[in-house]
Amino acid sequence: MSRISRRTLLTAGLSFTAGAAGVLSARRAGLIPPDALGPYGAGNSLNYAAHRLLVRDSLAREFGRDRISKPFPNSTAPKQDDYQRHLASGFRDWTLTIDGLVERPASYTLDGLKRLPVSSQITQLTCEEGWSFIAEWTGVALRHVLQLAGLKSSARHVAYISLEEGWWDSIDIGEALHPQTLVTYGMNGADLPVGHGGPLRVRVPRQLGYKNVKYISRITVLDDIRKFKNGKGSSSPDFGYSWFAGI
Ligand SMILES: Nc1nc2c(c(=O)[nH]1)N[C@H]1C(S)=C(S)[C@@H](COP(=O)(O)O)O[C@H]1N2
Ligand SMILES: [Mo]
Repeated sequence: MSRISRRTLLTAGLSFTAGAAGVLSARRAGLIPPDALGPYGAGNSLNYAAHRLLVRDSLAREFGRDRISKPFPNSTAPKQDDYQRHLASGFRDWTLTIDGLVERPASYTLDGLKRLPVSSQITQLTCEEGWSFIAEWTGVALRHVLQLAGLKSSARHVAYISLEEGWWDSIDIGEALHPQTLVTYGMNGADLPVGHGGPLRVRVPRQLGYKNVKYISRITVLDDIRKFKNGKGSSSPDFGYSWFAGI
């Protein structure tokens, strides 16, 4: 750890105990998670700040093709009517909307997304419940989609919303611009299976499974995530999981 980062960490640590002024300066530095006020707020905040200060640019481990997990029976697709209609038509009319604090809001079909530069990675998806699997994920880097849309300077968080009722999440701009954060439409050389989020899922390999939301239809860029939906940056904190799930 460099002397600077040690000092920054110390300062951030002190900020948490220094009351409102300290919290404000830590928030300006992007060190306070949106669920900082929850029952586990202090722990969540320290964990997030430490990750952000120490491992901001680290890469998730990538594996060789020989380490790809054997397919296993997985969760089924959403039963809701609108999803089933998309499924029946081969996702022909599925769109991904990019809106919020961008210069050029956009809407992509799957074919449109597939025309963008392709990114692939063989990484592990790790569930908070203790199981994991390794797969090859293929898609377009989220940062590429955001660059095409043109982030406004006030952008702080990127939220992604599933067509599946109740599922949405968000990441900070650093995580959104990280080269391994993908909008994926492929897995192990084929279309993304419906059980794994087909046709579209966000892949955040530096965070736990639940941040990798399936059946994505909208991405929105925000300046204050606390003003969006439940104010906690994700549907997960309502079920006891922290907004930041770095591994
Ligand atoms: N839309 C949606 N996304 C989701 C979930 C879900 O139930 N619905 N489960 C999450 C959890 S808890 C995990 S661990 C992973 C599981 O990924 P898999 O279904 O590809 O195994 O997806 C995450 N994304
Ligand atoms: Mo999970």
